[in-house]
Amino acid sequence: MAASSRAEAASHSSHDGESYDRYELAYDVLDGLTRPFKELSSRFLYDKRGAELFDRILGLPEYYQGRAEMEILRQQGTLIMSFAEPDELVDVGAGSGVKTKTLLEAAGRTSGLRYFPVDKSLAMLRQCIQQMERDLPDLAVAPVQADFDSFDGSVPAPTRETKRLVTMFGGTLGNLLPGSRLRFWRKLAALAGPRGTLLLGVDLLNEDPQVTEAAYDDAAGVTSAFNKNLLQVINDRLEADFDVAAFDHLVIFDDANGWIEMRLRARHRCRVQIGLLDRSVQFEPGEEIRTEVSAKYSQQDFEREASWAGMQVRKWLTDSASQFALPLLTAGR
Ligand code: AVI
Repeated sequence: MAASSRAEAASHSSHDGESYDRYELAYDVLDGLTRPFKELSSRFLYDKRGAELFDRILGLPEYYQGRAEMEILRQQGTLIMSFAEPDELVDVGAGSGVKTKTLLEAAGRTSGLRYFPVDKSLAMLRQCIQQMERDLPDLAVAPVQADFDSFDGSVPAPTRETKRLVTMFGGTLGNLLPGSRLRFWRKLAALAGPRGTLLLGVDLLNEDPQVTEAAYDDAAGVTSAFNKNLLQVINDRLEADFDVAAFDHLVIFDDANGWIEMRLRARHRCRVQIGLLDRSVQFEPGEEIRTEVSAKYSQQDFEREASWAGMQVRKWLTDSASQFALPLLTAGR
């Protein structure tokens, strides 16, 4: 559906960019805070302030992912486009489209290509359209307003003939827990279609876990502010009274699961009132809430997961420091 005709749909949310309403937030918060080990979904990290803080994270010296991915796109753009030979490009979680623009500029190819940027934020889609009109005027742009994991029905299904390249940059796949991840993989595979190619951003397991930990616990404290902002989102939207300063940002590398976790830890015992739910939640001193997982892959683990979703890695492209990968996949096991 075109961005302009989705404007109404966006009115469900109080902020552009949020694809949920406060009742959904309320019940998800209740789900998470009544578990024996408390948890909040990382999708609620991105209100307006959260999105601004995430933008700052992308520029931090410790957070290498975005820069590494851009390096691959610049170096391997031609190879990617000649491998996929797409007539359609679906960009899941497109943002401003800067990564796709880098890919297309590196490959020097836009004519005859139909570009579907998919993003939950109308403002981002507008920015993306403007940028493409200015810098890549030959590109036919058909924006789709949808969250990265709920594009079903919004993007036309591929036909048997369609040669489609589906991209998802930024390593967002790793923010899903394994069960949801596999279901999401299958959605991506269906979106690509039988003749399509997937290009996925993958953050790699680092020999030195401190490099990964530093990326989520930067010296300037931006990631800490990003994490704590989640409590502010709950205060603002659900009439809650979290004392944000009473929680510490915590980062833990879970070796067995191959992911990094962000958590928030209560400094002391407290009871938080959630007005909209008419409920309160007790925190013991030192009690933690898990707020995000971010999986870090070896090539072998990634290939195995892909095969469970019926996809096969055909090319494994990495940056020069081997910190990040952009594998090209097609159907097959
Ligand atoms: C969006 N996502 C891929 C980021 C990540 O690295 O998992 C979110 C993030 N969390 C803390 N810093 C960045």
